[in-house]
Amino acid sequence: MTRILARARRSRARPPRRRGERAALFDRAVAEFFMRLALREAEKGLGRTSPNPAVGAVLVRNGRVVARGHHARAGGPHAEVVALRRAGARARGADLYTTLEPCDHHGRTPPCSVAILEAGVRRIYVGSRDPNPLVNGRGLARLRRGGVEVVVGVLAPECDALNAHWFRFITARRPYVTLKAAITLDGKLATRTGDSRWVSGPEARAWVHRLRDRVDAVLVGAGTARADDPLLTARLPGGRGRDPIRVVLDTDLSLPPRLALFHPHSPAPTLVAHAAGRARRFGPGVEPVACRRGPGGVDLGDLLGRLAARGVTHLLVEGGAEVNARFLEAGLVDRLALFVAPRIAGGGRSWVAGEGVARMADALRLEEVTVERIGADLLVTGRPVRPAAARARPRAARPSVRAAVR
Ligand code: AOF
Ligand code: ZN
Repeated sequence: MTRILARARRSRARPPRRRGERAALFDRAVAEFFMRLALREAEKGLGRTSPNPAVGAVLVRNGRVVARGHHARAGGPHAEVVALRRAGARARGADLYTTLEPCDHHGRTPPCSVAILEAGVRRIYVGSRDPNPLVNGRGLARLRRGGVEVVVGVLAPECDALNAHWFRFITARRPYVTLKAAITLDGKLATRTGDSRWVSGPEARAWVHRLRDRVDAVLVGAGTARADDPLLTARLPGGRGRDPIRVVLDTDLSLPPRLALFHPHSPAPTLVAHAAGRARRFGPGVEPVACRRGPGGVDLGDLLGRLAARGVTHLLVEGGAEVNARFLEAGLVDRLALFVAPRIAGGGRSWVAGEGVARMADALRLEEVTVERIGADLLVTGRPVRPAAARARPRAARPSVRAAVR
């Protein structure tokens, strides 16, 4: 009771919000509400638009949604144009919400900025800026010049996160890399006999299939291909999944032809990344990719460049221990997704091979850590940071646990 009274007294002590301030808060809540709808539109394109980003757009007039649209595939109309076409004359005087800055270039389609001006849109709310050198502020500038009111940065963190992979791709010309592993509490991928079916539970495995459906490619090493003989397809309930390109690292082209990966039964091809210096013929749907040889096998930087050239914007690395170590050591992992199952294998193999560091101060750390419960397992995600890089940025020294374990 006393606590309630104290709170009431405190709130009385606070000056009441001015009218303008209240109106601004209201406008912001409204803008975020409609941007969330645009984000939901954009999500429909994830895994289907490469080498383009996933974009969603919503047109609103008098507080009502008049049309929605998303970018469905590269070469097809952009999200804004889809929404404008659906709205027709109702676009005049409307507000447009778009998760990404409208483009301003003649690519595979004409510039969205011009289409927006011609449709007579009154105001535009934008989530992320488009870092593509062809756009990069030009879309916003043309709209402002044309008399459209422009509000940038609505739900920017959410819009940026949706296309984190594409931002990496368009600025670094390499795919964003997510490394996923399922491990026991003692950090093992398998028991001492190599048995690994299953470490994590059905909910975690379903989560991985949903992730495969949204990435452009999935990669495994030769050891994993041999031991597990995986399919690496996206199997979602009702057969809704879209298969990623499968990539297998086979430096010396030594994998046996009987593997499931070489008989894909899938619309997406299997790529065999090698540095064998010779050719080998594969069946339909399987394609060798000759890469430079690096110290531990196929040069990963070279391979990522080749995948980017094929439009791979997001690559999922699914092990095993050698491949995990190589990607982590090369500093090529943008996001780690680690399922930790409540089991203890004893013995067995760690999920990161190699000798390891001597001093704990030299251990790889995670930043932007999140923890979530998926079924009986924990999902830990984060951005791996090498200690030297971490020392250069002392402000971000402590990982923040965004989602506590529920
Ligand atoms: C938008 N809305 O829905 C998308 C945008 O080759 P194009 O013509 O399809 O252009 C691709 C570029 O356009 C892409 O790299 C990105 O900068 C932007 N994508 N822009 O306004 C969209 N998909
Ligand atoms: Zn566009």
